[in-house]
Amino acid sequence: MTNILLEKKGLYAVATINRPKALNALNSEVLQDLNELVDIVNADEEIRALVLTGSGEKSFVAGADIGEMSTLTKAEGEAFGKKGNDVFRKLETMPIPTIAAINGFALGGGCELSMSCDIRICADTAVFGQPEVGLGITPGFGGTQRLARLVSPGMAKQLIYTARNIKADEALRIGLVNAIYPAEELLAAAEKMADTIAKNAPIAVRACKKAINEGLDVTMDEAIVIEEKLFGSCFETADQVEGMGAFLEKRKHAPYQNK
Ligand code: DAK
Repeated sequence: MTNILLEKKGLYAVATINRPKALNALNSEVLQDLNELVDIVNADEEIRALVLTGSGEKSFVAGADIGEMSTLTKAEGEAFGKKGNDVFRKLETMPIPTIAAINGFALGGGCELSMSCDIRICADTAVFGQPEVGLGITPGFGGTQRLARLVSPGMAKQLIYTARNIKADEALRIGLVNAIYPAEELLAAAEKMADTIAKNAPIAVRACKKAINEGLDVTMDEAIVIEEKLFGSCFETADQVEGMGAFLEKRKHAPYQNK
């Protein structure tokens, strides 16, 4: 990967989008790297949680690359949108939890990228927005869909139609992010959360992610069946036996083995 730095830190990893000359904007190459990142992390059984952030102090991701998009034909625009959507969906559905540590601008494709992660926390300097209609296009990497589901349809429509940027405190108020940290403390907070998640029973954590994601797409009757099956799948795992055994024996459980 030329534009993403990946660092393994014990049971979790930190991926940093690193294209500082364009405020980490997403061109085809970065999208390709994101695709490769998901493949690498999915293939590594030691990684139990992933933090995604942007390099530098100014920007998480300042959107899709406007230079690259500016000359696209209709067919090329659709293909570019599909490329981004495929990668973002792959990120959204990867088995382990993902945390977006939003360290600055999260505009357009940057806001959309953060919404493809499970959890969003941000720096007090972060700025969010879907500025696309100001550029003559629609949000094309899932923004119309994920923002409406995450905040509310009315609030998503307001943000998208007005193309207005919002600051961290407003993002918190509308539920776009879970928490705000002083910029210099953001990454440590994201890593602490990743480490906490990674120390819980990984099979159960992955089952929770699958249950929540898949359950949200179906009726409640279907969703509880998904939950029942995933609940059942945790039994007879070494980690379930150890976790419950430790409780009953009034001792701390041994490190979970992902088995
Ligand atoms: N693309 C390419 N380059 C960008 C960029 C971007 N999105 N954002 C910033 N840069 C570049 C700037 O051009 C500049 O490059 P140089 O001039 O130094 O070569 C460098 O990064 C530093 O930026 P600034 O000099 O502008 O820095 P400032 O601090 O003054 O301003 C800013 C920061 C983030 C407010 C400003 O750069 C800005 O407004 N950037 C654009 C933000 C934006 O509008 N983002 C949304 C892009 S639209 C679709 C698929 C996808 C999408 C839509 C449809 N389908 C196919 C249907 C997604 C669309 C988007 O994401």
